[in-house]
Amino acid sequence: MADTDELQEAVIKGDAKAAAAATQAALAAGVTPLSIVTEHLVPAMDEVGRRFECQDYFVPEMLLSARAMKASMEIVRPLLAASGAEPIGRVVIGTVQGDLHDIGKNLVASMLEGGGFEVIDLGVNVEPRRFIEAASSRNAGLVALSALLTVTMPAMKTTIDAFAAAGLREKVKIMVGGAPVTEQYANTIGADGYSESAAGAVALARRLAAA
Ligand code: B12
Repeated sequence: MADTDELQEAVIKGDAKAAAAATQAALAAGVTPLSIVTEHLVPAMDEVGRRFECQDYFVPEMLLSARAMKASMEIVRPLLAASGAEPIGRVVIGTVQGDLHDIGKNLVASMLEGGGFEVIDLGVNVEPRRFIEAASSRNAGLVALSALLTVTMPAMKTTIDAFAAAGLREKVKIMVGGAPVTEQYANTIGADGYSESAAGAVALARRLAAA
């Protein structure tokens, strides 16, 4: 559909104003909030990543694209949340220490909210101690860790180990994700679950909350 192609173009070009306008137009044309995210915003960021790899894009272009994606998400996020079911559980989410990527984490947070979870978002560059404090003080049964850099993936293990050291590992289920993370890596570090997508994260969180 023309409007949503415009949305992808706007995100790839890093034009936040055009991304917001194309998002409104797509919604008005009946495109669902979920397909705006999964079929247009995520592929647009994949293309940005491809251009970065080819050195067509550098960090400034990535930042502009990230800003354009956020402009669209600001419109879509409340709609995703509004489509949710009954509250199911409480999730503490954050991007692990050393890592500043938050687009995927924000998508997962929005989808979890839309899926009926209460979400406590700690932001980026989150130290293990902060995950533990938030999970304890808010009595959260689920913790969701995001990492986008191979060099920050080990911080997921550090965080899981810190929960164990604090005697809380049995009280929380820990799920992990982010582009470089795999099911195998999740198993290796002792996570309770992994999903490669935001939609899959909701199904996973539901399974873990029910377990
Ligand atoms: C945008 C971007 C940035 C932006 C981030 C802006 C922001 N606010 O997030 C900026 C410009 C700041 C940035 C900086 C850097 N970046 Co960068 N960045 C990207 C880029 C292009 C897109 C990432 C993204 O948002 N993808 C879209 C989202 C929707 O996908 P996602 O995060 O994977 O999330 C999905 C799933 O993984 C999953 N998911 C995510 N989290 C979780 C959590 C759970 C619990 C679950 C279940 C699922 C889940 O669900 C999401 C939705 O489906 C990627 C390339 C790429 N294609 O991944 C590079 C990339 C991640 N960056 C990279 C690099 C190298 C850097 C820098 C080191 C560059 C530099 N020289 O400074 C810095 C690091 C800064 C830091 N300390 O973190 C590399 C990493 C390479 C590696 N192997 O480690 C990549 C892969 C680019 C590349 N091909 O080289 N980056």
